[in-house]
Amino acid sequence: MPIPEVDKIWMDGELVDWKEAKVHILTHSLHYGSGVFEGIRAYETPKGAAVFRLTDHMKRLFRSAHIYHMEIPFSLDELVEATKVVIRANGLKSCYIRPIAFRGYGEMGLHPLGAPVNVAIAVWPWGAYLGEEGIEHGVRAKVSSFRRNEANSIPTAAKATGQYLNSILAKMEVIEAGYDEAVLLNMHGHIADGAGENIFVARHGSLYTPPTSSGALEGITRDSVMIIAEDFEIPCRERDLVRTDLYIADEAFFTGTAAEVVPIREIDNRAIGEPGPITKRIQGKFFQIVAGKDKDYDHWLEYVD
Ligand code: PY5
Repeated sequence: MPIPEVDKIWMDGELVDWKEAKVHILTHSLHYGSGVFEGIRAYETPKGAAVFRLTDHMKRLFRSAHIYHMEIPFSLDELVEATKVVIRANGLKSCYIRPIAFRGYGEMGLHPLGAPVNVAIAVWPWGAYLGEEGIEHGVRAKVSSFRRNEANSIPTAAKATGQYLNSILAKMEVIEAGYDEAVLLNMHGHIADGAGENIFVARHGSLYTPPTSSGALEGITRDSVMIIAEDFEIPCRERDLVRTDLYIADEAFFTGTAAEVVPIREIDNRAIGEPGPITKRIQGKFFQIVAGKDKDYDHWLEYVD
C-alpha cells in the first residue's frame, strides 16, 4: 500500500520536507539492519490529537537502543516533544507515528560504534493495519513455517529494524497462501506472537498470552490489554502456549499499535468464530480509551496541544 504523504518529517532536530527526508546509500543500518524503531498512534479526541502512551513507547525506543549500545543523541523529553511538533506541523488529527534511530553514514565494518546515530520521526494517516473488516469480524491467521528469532540470538526485547526480516518471511508466506496474518512459534514450538502483533487466547473465561521469554515483544498494547483485563476482573496470565491452544481457544485476538485489537476468527483453517464476549469487551474499551472517552485512562493519552 502506498504511504499517504504529508508535509514534514522530523530529522535530527529539524523539520524537513517529506521528499527531502533522505539518507546516504552507505547508511550502516541499510546494510546491516542496525536501527531501532517504534510504532505509535495518535488518535482524535474531544481535546484534539492525543498520542497513546507516547512516553512509554519512547522509553522502549531507548531500551532497544541500550541493548545495541546505541547512544541516541536526544533525550526522552526531546523525542516526546519532537513527536508533538511533527504532528502539529502536519496538522494531523490522528496518525501513525514512526520514530527511528539508526546508525548512519561513516562506518561500513560490523563494529558500528564509529557511525553516527541519526534519529527521525515520520507521521502519516494510517487506517486499520489488518483491515476494518478484520477489526469487526476477525482475521484468518496461519502458523508460519518460519520460527521466531531466538531471544538470545537477535533479542526480541528490542524493536530493531533487522529483526523484522523474520516477520517479513512469515508474513509473505501466509499472505501468499491466502491468509491475513502469520503466527510465529519459537524454536521450542511455543507460540511467540504474530508477525507484527502480540497474541492472546481466551479459554473458560481467562486470558493467556505468551511470556516475553517466548520471543514476544513487550508490547504496549499487550500491557494495556492486561491492565484493562484486570479492571474487568478477567484473569490474565502469561503462559507458554502451543498451536493447539489456538485451535481449541474460545476466543483469540492480536494486539499491536498498527493492528490495534483484532479478533482471530480462524487459525490454520480451524474456525474460532466471530469475535466473542471477552474480545469485544476489551476491544470496545480500548477504542473508548484511545478516543479520549474514558476518564479513568486519560493518563494514557498525551495531548498534542
Ligand atoms: N510484536 C511485534 C513483533 C511487533 O512488531 C509489534 C508492533 C507488537 C508485537 C505490538 O507491540 P505494540 O503493542 O507495542 O505496538 N509492531 C509495529 C506496530 O507499530 C509494526 C507493525 C508493522 O504495531
